[in-house]
Amino acid sequence: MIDIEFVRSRFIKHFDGKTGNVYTSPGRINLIGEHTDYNGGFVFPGAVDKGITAEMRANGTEDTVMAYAIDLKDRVDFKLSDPAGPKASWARYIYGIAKEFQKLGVPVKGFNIAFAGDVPLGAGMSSSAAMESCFACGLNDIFGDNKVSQWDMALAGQATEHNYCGVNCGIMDQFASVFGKAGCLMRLDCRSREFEYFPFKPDGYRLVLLDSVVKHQLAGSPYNDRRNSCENVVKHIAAKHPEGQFETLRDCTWEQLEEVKDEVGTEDYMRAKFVLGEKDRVLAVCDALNEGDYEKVGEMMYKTHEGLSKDYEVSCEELDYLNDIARECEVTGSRIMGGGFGGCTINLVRNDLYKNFIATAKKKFNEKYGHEPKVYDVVIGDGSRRLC
Ligand code: GAF
Repeated sequence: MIDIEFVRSRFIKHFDGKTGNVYTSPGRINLIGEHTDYNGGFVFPGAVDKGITAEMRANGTEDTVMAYAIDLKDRVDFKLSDPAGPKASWARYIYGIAKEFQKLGVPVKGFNIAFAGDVPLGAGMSSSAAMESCFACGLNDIFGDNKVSQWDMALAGQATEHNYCGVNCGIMDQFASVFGKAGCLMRLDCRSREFEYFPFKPDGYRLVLLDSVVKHQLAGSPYNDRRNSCENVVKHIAAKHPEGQFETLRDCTWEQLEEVKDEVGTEDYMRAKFVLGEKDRVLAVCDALNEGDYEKVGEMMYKTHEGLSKDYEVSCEELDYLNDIARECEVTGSRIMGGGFGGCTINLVRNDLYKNFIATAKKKFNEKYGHEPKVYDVVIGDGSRRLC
């Protein structure tokens, strides 16, 4: 986690010398359940020990925000009443959360904020959700009397993506960042929003991320197209079954998908096929975890990778290569993590194979792409909170 004193020193330097309160929120991993959140399915994320840390303080103005992104050395001032909001993409997360909080009735006024992060950007570990929930946590404390619920904080983060950043995302990332708990994964039913904490300490195995360093960016990417494809399939199924209730692919069966195969076209069919399979895999993984059957968990992870690569088409050459190396090294499970289009693979590796896997992956990847993948050992940490 980022050192509080580091953030504080910048906050003092860039504003009026006064200190504020410090908040932090993590990025996330996801064991399984990819692109299921906006399809009303299940996800299996956990918060990580890396995230965003911000110092914040009301500045006494009606609606002027003074913001400093420490890592980028970039300062942006803007007014909350400006309907266009700031141009800098990082500042739009601050603007978006503040606007969404105002919609919730929180009397957000002007404030100063400086923030830094150690969650890698564009690695698919949800640095944007970490920002949103960190800023939400701060605004809730400073202007909201901490009355905004955890769910409303997560939903404000998601609405920020939709309304100010152009990403029509699901709720997984913001949920994981707000609700995370050290040592636990969380199984969330994205339709009912019920969730349960799953202590995750796989005896004899560890989780490691390999970052391809291919920058994953969801804004303006085909991420929204994937969602549209899924929604299109649901529309067709609903039209065929006026007696039923079809909100998302969660409500659809394999048989119903086959019925609309010809009318929705190959591409949308493949997208929905992946989602229905993934829905089943998350439940299989839950059973396997309950039985301590990590080999089964791993098998599902490989299947997910295949589906994400071939049917959902959100992989890239580098991620497929990392997956191949994992198989060669007899890694238990490996797959793309997060939205895709770059970023990391998540790998479930037996302790005795770990060293060889990492060394082989570094060597082979470097030979092919001229640089090593970055390696992040996963430590499952706590969610959004005030530090001081
Ligand atoms: C991104 C999105 F933000 C999430 O909502 C989720 O859809 C994920 O991609 C894929 O599972 O992280």
